[in-house]
Amino acid sequence: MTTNSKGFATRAIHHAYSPADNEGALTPPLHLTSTFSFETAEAGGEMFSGEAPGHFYSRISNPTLDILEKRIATLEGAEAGLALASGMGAISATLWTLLAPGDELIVDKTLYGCTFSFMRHGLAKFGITVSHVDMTDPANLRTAISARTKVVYFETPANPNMRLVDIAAVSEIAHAAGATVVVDNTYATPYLTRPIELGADIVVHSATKYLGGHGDVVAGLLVGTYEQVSAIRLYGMKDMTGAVMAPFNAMLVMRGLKTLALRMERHCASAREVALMLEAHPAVKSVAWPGLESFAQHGLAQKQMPAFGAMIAFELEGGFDAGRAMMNRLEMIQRAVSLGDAESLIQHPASMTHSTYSQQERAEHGISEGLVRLSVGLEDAADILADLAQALPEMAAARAA
Ligand code: 3LM
Repeated sequence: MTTNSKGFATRAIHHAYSPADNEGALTPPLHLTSTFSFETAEAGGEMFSGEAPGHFYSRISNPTLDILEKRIATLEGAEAGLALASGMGAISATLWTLLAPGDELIVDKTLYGCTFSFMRHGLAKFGITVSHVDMTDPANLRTAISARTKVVYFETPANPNMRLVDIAAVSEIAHAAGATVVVDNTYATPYLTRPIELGADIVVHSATKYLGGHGDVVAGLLVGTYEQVSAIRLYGMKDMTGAVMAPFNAMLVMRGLKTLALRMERHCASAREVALMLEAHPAVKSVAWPGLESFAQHGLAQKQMPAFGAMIAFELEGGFDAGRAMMNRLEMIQRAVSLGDAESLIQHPASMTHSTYSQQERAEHGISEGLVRLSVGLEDAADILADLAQALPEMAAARAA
């Protein structure tokens, strides 16, 4: 079923699949096949040359992945989608396709740790110049960009410190210089932000997070124009990385997508309660959540996001030691990396997700050593609040007395 005129949740559930075409099966069949047989040798040759459509090998395309690819494309408002083995697979396949030695890649100051590492220690090794620019002020990009700049890349909100980037403003500056804009939309999801509609060219995702939503799959997705996605499929994915998604993982991500709208509503509502509680707590030095009036870019958040997500970065008065002690006192909230799961997860970026930066690099890139990152889950908000309250220093001191 093509559902382009339907609402977000409807498309997440029904788009690009019809039970009537599949013996009535409500759930799309799982095509566990590595290869596909050709009716004739000539037909196979035509598929390989691109003259005829069709699947011929599952490192290139597969009917189960095809449905997921169409679903993420419609949810992001893009022409085409591609499913990959992981978020890092999506990011690396995209950048290997778009960049060549001698090109410049301009990226925001703050990035997920492995993305930073891939750029600094991977792309840079192959003759690509990686320049970090503080894109929270788009004017900085205008100053830095040049004819050598082929790609402008950023996350919004950024992992882990929640900095936002004005997608429309940055896209306009990048396009005027002829650069392609790639946005990592993992934190916001298409339910809260659709970068393509704001002018970006390609959107990448760690579908391991909110899109999968249940902590049971590592997966990546990307969207763009037919031409861009085809180039990434046939070069970045097929030849450069081989980072193809397994059909079973596509089923898990499609199952997650069916409840994305519902889950995001609950995630966002609970995160508001948690952010307000943390902000009011005497042991908490600072809280970054885009929905707070105290958030430095709250105005941009209101312009760009209908609700503010469920990732919160905060710091305790006692810095890292106090943060670690608090994390160790938690009883329900799980100490784990990753995010966007039903379970609330907490971690310490400087020693975990962002330990790929040196201490000096973290200082230069705005990642504080004491920062604690919380992914607010789908448990009852009262239970999340209670667990935090008993673990925060003041309460712990009172309990010990
Ligand atoms: C994490 N992040 O805990 P995969 N883009 C963003 C991400 O947050 C991530 C990726 C891409 C975390 C993973 S850290 C060892 C665990 C904004 C992943 C990469 O390849 O699917 O993990 O996505 O912040």
